[in-house]
Amino acid sequence: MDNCVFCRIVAGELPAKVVYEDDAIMAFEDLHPEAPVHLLLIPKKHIASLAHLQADDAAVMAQLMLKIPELALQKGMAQGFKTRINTGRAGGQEVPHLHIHLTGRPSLK
Ligand code: DGP
Repeated sequence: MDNCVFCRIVAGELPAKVVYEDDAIMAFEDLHPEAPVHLLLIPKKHIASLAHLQADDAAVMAQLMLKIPELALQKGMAQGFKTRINTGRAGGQEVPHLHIHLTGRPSLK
């Protein structure tokens, strides 16, 4: 998707503060953070939204889910964190490439 901002980040055409990347998924800092920690986790493959998931996307969705607590721990959020997936215009989704918001604050411990 040439005009998809997150596909352009995946392609290295736009800068991002990447905190994790492998063959299938990527995590980077949100440009407009709503919390001290605000990461976006995305599949590298263009999937427009949660409403566009296909059965063969199950593996990449599992990879994303498993990465969340790992990154939360890495960012010091052992005490807890929030996740959110906005879906569709009425669901508050602005970027039409499936992404999971991971937000919270590092604990003092
Ligand atoms: P949503 O409303 O769920 O579609 O959230 C989209 C998020 O993406 C929003 O918090 C801001 C962030 N965002 C938009 N454009 C960029 C960008 O170019 N780079 C980064 N890192 N984040 C972006």
